[in-house]
Amino acid sequence: MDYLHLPESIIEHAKPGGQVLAESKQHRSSSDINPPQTAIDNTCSITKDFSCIYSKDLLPALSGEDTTKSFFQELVNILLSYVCKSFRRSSKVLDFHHPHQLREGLEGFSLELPDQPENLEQLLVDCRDTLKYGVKTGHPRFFNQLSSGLDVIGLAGEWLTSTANTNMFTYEVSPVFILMEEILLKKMQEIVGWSEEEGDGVFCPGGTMSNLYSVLLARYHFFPEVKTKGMTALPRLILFTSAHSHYSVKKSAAVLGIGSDNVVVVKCNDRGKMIPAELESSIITAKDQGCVPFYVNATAGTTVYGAFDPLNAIADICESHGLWLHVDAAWGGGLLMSNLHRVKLQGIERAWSVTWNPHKMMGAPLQCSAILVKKRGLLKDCNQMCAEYLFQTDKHYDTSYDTGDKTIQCGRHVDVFKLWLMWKAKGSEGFESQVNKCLENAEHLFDKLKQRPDFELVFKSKPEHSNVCFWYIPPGLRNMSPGPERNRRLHEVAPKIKAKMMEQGMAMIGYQPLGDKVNFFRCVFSNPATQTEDVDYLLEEIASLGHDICIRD
Ligand code: ABU
Repeated sequence: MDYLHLPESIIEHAKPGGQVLAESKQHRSSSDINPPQTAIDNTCSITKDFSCIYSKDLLPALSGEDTTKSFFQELVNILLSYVCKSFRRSSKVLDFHHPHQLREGLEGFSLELPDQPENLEQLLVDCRDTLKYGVKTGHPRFFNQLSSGLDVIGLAGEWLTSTANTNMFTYEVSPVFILMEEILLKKMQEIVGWSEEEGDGVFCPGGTMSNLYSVLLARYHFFPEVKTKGMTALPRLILFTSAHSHYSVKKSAAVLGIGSDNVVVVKCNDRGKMIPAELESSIITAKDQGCVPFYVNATAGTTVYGAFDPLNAIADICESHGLWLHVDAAWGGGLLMSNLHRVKLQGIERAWSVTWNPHKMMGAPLQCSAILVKKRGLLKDCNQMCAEYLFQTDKHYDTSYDTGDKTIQCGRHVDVFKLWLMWKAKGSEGFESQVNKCLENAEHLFDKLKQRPDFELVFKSKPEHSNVCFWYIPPGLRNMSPGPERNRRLHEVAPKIKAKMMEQGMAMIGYQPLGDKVNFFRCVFSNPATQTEDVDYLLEEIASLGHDICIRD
């Protein structure tokens, strides 16, 4: 069952239960089988029949070592086949099925859980089918999400991480990973521009969690009594964020008991950047109403437009009103790696905290997100609960490396190794060229769109980040005058094209409405595998899918 070396048609049509796998063995002649390229013993994988082997036969079973090796060899073949296909333009980005179809079971792929153990052959087929019906986010034509790409070194790091299967809470169970986290955080703080004496942080599960930490820490900084007394001991707190910022700021206010109504949404200009004068007048209004402003979120790379708020102007306002400045650079943080583009984040060094997701622009596998905090010791003071069963103070090593009590979690996944390994493999310069390339792709798309009469840009200026926002205008709408009727029809275009695109499976791009703008496409580039030919393909694909769509009168 050497999937990597089997003809594609056999891999594609292999059925569960081993029938076709068995057939495929019959079809295979010795000339089909490439000689083993690695030290792994391929002979057992060729001769092994997994249909009568069960998980109980694997390690830690006595004499389970060889069977375990063979099983993993097969699994690696499936994974490698998937990795190679992910980069192949002739292969689909997705093989879409509706939820009810997947639930009903496709070609015998059953999601139901059995009472009796299934054999390893079935498990391997299930593994392959799980990938087959998923989405290849590493495909060069996947433009749907801010996180994309399949970094081979990052993937190796993730495999190693799962193999180590340990927990980031204490040095005693994660000595190497804890030090790697310290080194990565220090490097990222240096890049942000903080001094040697400043800086703390943790990796946590995603940008929303990083933003949640920022609000939690800001509140604790100004009102430490909240930790024991709760919100009843506090005045009515107000925080500020722009209309184009991520919804996680409101979510944080809701989760922390501040309330989403106490988040003031500050107006943006037509490019999606917060207007500093609007921020200042909102702060003054809140104070006049007897509320207590304490926190401002500025965004470096908004989710839809990719806009950068004017950080220095916002920092001036925060300083004059004594407010915590958080910069949500979940998406834009990657641009700090580029000497050409880091100017867009000028002023970030004045932030009290920063969210930065290497799983977005830097292409690290999900998840990899940091919250960086300027003031040392605050994370610990705010979150520490001193559980004696875990964070004993009389351990025989420096227990400041038991970083778990700085976090709001107990158990914490190791998110750092893959990034550390990628950094070793590319160097900072490698990340810089990766980021520059993504922004070049965005500029290429922007230039193409400007030239085409069948597309319209949402904003006319050159993109600051790799987000390019546009409408496809079907023939029937091209001569319509702007107004509610045209907008009503245009609103239907992007979802209809996307539905067709997903059914066909050759590319994937997102769409959304925003403010007074009806549904438009947002193309984002974070995948280093994407080339200008893929950008050109995307435009042709949208135009061909959209040319004949039916819009209701
Ligand atoms: N803020 C999470 C990323 C959203 C996106 O990929 O579109």
